[in-house]
Amino acid sequence: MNEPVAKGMTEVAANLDPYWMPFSHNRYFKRQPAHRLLARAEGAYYWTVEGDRLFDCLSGLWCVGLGHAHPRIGAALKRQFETIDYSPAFQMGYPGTFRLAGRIASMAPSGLDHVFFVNSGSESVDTALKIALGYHRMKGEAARTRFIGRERGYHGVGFGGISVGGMVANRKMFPSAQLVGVDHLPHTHNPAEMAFSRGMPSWGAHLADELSRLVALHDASTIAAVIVEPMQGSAGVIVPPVGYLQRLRKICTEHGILLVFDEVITGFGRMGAAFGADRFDVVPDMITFAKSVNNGVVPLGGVIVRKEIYEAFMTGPEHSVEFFHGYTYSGHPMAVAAAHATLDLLEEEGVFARVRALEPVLEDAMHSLKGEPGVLDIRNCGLAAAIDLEPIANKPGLRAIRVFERSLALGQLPRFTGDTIAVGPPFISTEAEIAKMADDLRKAIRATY
Ligand code: PXG
Ligand code: PLP
Repeated sequence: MNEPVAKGMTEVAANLDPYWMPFSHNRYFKRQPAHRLLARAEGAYYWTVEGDRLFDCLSGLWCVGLGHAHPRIGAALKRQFETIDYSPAFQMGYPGTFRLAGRIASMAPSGLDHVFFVNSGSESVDTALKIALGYHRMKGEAARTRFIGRERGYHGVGFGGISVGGMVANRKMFPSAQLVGVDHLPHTHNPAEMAFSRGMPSWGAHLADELSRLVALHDASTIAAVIVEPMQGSAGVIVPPVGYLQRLRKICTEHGILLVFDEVITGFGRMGAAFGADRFDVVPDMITFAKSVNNGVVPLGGVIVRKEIYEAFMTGPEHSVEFFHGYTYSGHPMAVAAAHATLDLLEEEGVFARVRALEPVLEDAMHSLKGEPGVLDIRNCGLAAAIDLEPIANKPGLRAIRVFERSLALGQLPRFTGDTIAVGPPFISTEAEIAKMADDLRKAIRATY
């Protein structure tokens, strides 16, 4: 099982160049790929081509909560392939996809009951933005074209997603290609008020009132939707202040503005509930999802919308297409099969309850790193946590790279962005694995000072 895959290493290392890696330091990686090429995965672990075992601290990229190579998912995929591997997405249907929409609608907060399928989180966001524009137009409010996102938000990499997103690095290269009429709420991370908060910070609900200011500035009649992650994941687990999402909901409702929760990370278990909407007790008008819906095994995403939104489109002659949007792989049977198997497992194995039980274990383990050298802040919610590290002078990002490399040597695969380390361990993690992960991070942090 732990046999080095040295042959694979030689084959691949000889020719790393043609692959342009996404969101990666290509030159640095290709110069020193040792221990960073993954050959195999099972359960909560990867094995590198050299044969080292790594704990999957971020569940892949927040998507493989049930662990790798789950036999139930594998069997479902094999059966699906042998039955119907692909079915045209437009003007034809595969019954399993309809059934999946029903299952997802029944898990969603009440009132959200129609599902549009896509293949990624980025596509789910761009789809939700289009639905918002179309909805208002169909309702005779075509002037509602403005979107409001949030600073430090991540909504994928489509042109819509980078426009409403709030990550400067993802935006600055493409200023001319962003949607016009987008504004941003302030982010809610203020270390002076909330450093080392456990779970939801008590400070910050008032920041939602910035939405009222934007409404006063632009007039509600020009605003289509507000989009936020209930918990900001990519920015480093920025947890909503108590009462904040409720205030956003109230202001949106008062002004006929659609509220979209981007639940690509928070959906399907990470928050110890089906959705962040349940965890934080706020019902949006649309939910975007991807990742954990099918354990990341085949790309799949979607948008769940309220009945009124779906019905606003269902006008005009019955033989005409109501929404000119969709993807070749929308509702792909293989992705759908993986989702059915995943939802079966989430239900049968009581995964949400397990996540809730592990949450305090992760919280205690991660907050035990307070006081370690250069640890500026630690945050957590559900099975997600992040640590902000003090940057090395004039070399932003290098501290986290050093901690990351040290972690790999210790058998941990965490995530780093900027000088933040994030973890979102698999739902199947044991308490001992979570404790070891935190201890190894402690060693890695100490080693870089
Ligand atoms: N919305 C949210 C809230 C996300 O977290 C996307 C949209 C885009 O999804 P796709 O499937 O197009 O990548 C995401 C994705 C990280 C990390 O390290 C986060 C994401 C992707 C990769 C890495 O935090 N989030
Ligand atoms: N580009 C071309 C030339 C196409 O024909 C298509 C789909 O038919 C697309 C892009 C869109 O691809 P997808 O439906 O996989 O998003």
